Order: sequence, then structure tokens, then C-alpha cells
Amino acid sequence: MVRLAAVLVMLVLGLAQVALAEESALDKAMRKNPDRFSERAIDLIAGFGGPDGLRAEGIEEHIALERAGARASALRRFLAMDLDGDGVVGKAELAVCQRAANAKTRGRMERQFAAADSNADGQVDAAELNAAGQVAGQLGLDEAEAGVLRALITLDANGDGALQANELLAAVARVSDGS
Ligand SMILES: [Ca+2]
Ligand SMILES: [Ca+2]
Repeated sequence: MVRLAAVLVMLVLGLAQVALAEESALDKAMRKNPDRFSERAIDLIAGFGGPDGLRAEGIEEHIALERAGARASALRRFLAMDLDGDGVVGKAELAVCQRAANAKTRGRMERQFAAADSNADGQVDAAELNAAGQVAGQLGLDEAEAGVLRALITLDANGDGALQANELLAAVARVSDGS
């Protein structure tokens, strides 16, 4: 019995070590390009933080704004092809817009239209447009990147719930020194 317990303890310790050894996505992002990472994070703190620093809510606001921006750009491109303004983009409308566009844009239009027309009936309706917007929003800031941004709050060294620039710089310095 004692032996079994000892084996279990060893196993748990072993697993904990594996977990510790695995570098977090945040550490990886910081180590990859410390200067650029610091720059971006300082901008984030300045732009979305309050007087005491960047809180989790500020990070969520940033993520939502980035995604909304990407979503709006994608929707705008589609709406600009809705020549008769009925909320649906048809193949004929696509063709007119492609004629007016340069070669590179033509290809992109074709690809984006095909991707958005999920039931492949040759038109992008309101529901498909909405779905295409959601996809573009997620692509604008994907879950991996959002995870790294959300993890920034773990660098809050003094535990006041907000990340200050000095805490960020100390964390980046620690990670890049360890390489
Ligand atoms: Ca239309
Ligand atoms: Ca369709």
C-alpha cells in the first residue's frame, strides 16, 4: 500500500515536471520577439488600460474590437458587391464587380464569394454573409492569439488585477534572459 502511494506520488511529481517544462504560449510569444512583443503590449496597456493598468476587461475589449474590425472589413467588401442593394450578392453582381477590379482582386473576390456561398447556390444571402463576417472576425484575431493576450494578465506581479508596463517589461526580460 505504502509502495503504491509512493509510486503515485512519483507519477504526480513527474507529470507536474512535464507541465512545468512545457513553455506557455505567452512565454513563447515573448521569447520569439521580445522587442516587438513589448511594444505591442505597452500599446495595449496604454490604449486599453485604465489609470492602474490593463485589466482582463480591457484585453477582452481589445479582442472584440479587433474582431469587429476584421468582420466589418469583410462585410463591407461583400456589401460593395450588392449592386441592387437587396442584401444578397449574386453571381451576376460578382461578375460586374470582377470586371471593374484588377486581376489580383478578381481572384480574391472569386475565392471569398465561393467560401461565403456555403450552400453553393451561386448567391451569398444574408445568413451566409453574416457567417462569412464571423469567420473573418475570428481570422482577424484567432483563438491562439486571443489566448496569448488573455494570458498577459498572469504577468500581474503585484496581484492588483491590472498589468502595468513595468510588470510587463520585467516579465519579458525574465523570459528573454532565460533563453
Ligand atoms: Ca444583390
Ligand atoms: Ca448561397
